[in-house]
Amino acid sequence: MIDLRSDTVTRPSDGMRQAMAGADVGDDVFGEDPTTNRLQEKLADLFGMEASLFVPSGTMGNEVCLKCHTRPGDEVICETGAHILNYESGAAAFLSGIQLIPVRGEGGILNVAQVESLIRPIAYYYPQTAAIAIENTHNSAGGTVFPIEKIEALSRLARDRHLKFHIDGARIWNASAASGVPVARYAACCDSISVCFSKGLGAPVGSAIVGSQALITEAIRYSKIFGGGMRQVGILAAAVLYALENNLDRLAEDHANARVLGEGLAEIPGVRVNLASVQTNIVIFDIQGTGLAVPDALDHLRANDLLVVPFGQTVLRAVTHLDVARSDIEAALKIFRNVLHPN
Ligand code: TLP
Repeated sequence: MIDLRSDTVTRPSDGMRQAMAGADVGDDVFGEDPTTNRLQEKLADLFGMEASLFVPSGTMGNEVCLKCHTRPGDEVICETGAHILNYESGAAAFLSGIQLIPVRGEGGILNVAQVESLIRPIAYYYPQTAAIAIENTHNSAGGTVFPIEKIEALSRLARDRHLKFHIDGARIWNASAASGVPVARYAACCDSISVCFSKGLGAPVGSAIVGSQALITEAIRYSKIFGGGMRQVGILAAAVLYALENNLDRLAEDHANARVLGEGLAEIPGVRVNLASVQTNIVIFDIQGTGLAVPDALDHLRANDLLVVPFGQTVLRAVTHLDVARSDIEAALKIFRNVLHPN
């Protein structure tokens, strides 16, 4: 089976499992897990921020940050396709009592003037704009990289208007690998960044929030309230330390594989791919012109041992990751050709 549903599907390698088995552990709710503490210090260093907190998931990382930055009734401006708006089960409203105000970006990239126009004037009857949130890379836009100059401009706007600035950096590693911009430069723009290890980096579980000491002190409290207090979690932190050591430098391979996949798909009659958006490890493609309905296409692909996910009425998504080699991509393209253009 070639599994291109997400980069979350990777399984820990033997080396990673050994690192996990040998991890020093303690009770992290008491702050006594040495491996988790080592990871948190390493992340703070890597991002050039004061502190970090290991959390179970990207969703929890985002939602704890939103909780820290807002009060019930506040608004947060984000992009129309943002993960926090579409794929976190309404958690921002559920957990923080806030409204997310979507604005359509181009390829997921927000325009500063547009964002500025949505900041509420101060009046008791208006909701208060509390924060701006961006996503880098932008998942539903096809893994696009948010250009650093535009992030810096949004960051200046946020500071000038006394708003918090959050980056959903679930795939910040891919953004950095593609752009050459160090993760610390992204972090320098924001008040909080959430990052994931269970996607491109291949760890089985885990995300982190990085920010100031004050933010992390508050985040520890909210993550406990949200049920994210973990005990001998060094077993997972060890997998992350292993991933940072071994799986970070190979992301360019995933990007090259996605490029080959995107270009191959674009050649299949009836398939449309916006190749300009294939900048990292995600390929989103429209199969309307093939005449095949998405559920049927998924069934036929599965019957041929290929998995992708539906990403809209006529749209599919494929994601490359460390468990798929170039030969798998070639094999996947053959299957796509057979299923999507059988004649
Ligand atoms: N994304 C998953 C699905 O939820 C869509 C995927 O397969 O891509 N931010 C971004 C940008 C994400 O893509 C994801 C996961 C998250 C946050 C949430 O991470 P988890 O799944 O760890 O809560």
